[in-house]
Amino acid sequence: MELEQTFMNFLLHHQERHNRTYHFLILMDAIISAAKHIEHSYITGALKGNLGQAGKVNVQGEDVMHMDDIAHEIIIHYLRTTGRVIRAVSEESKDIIPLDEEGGRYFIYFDPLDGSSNVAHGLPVGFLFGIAKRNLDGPEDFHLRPGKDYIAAGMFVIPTGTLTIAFREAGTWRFHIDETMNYVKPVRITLPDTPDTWELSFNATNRYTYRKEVQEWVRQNERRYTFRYLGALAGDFHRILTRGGMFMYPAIVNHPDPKKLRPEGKLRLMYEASVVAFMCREAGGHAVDEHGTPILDIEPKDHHQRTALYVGSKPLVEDIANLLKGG
Ligand code: AFP
Repeated sequence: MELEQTFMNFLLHHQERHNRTYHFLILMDAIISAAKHIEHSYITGALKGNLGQAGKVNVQGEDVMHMDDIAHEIIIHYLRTTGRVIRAVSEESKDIIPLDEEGGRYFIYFDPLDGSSNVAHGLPVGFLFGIAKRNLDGPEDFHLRPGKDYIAAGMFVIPTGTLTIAFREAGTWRFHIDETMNYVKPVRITLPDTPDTWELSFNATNRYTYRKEVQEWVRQNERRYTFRYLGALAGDFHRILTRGGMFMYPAIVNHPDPKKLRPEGKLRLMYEASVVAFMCREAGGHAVDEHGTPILDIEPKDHHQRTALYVGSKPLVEDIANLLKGG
């Protein structure tokens, strides 16, 4: 019988090796509990056939709620129990959620259920999170942190049962859920150097809405690589981490319907782009926005700020970044 190391055991040793406190363990335990709970709701919702067209699930036979709201509530519940979170930023809440302003130690930014168009089909969605730490030495406790200030960032792919997490200057690691609902078997992820496995991932229906230089880059490069697109960042980025290549969601600047224009990009900086950019950096990759600026350097002005995103293998991202800077 082969038994594997659990995530919690891995993390305990990690904290010990780096002389860190146990506070982060308490936070991660809550995040893991929340993810398992979401996973369970997602699977049982699909089993009962009540995820439905609108992505709604019937909770305890009473309230009908969107799966996104259920996931949000589950996460906030578990975060609250830690007593370690100052404030939370969630895709599902317009306002910042104050949790433990006095005793808290961390800021957390999360998308509880990313890729909601997959819900009605029971296909993969993500729970993405980034974590920053209170400035224990200084006076400011500002929650709007750039990705380079995160101490960890990760994502669960649901209901597939994987957790990928990166720790600052300590690599990107992947775990799989086992039959006892433990995340186990740490595997360090490094983006492959050689282009043979590289993939490109973008919403192909949008390609003629990109600015001209990006359209031209796509035309010249698309045949060199395999194309894959799931429509849930966590799933698409999961593949890029293993296979290399690039996921991109460029700015939409040429749409006939003005309501569909997205000159700033579509994805959210704090709980989508910075999260995957952080994981990518720790796996040896890079990420930039529409101006070629590193995603991790962008200082957010608003907690729901949007950005364009190009993330993946360094040579590819640097190539397109040069072109973007020139534009
Ligand atoms: P939703 O959670 O609103 O469905 O958005 C998912 C997402 O933010 C990200 O996970 C995908 O990569 C991207 O949007 C997909 O967008 P398109 O449907 O425009 O391709």
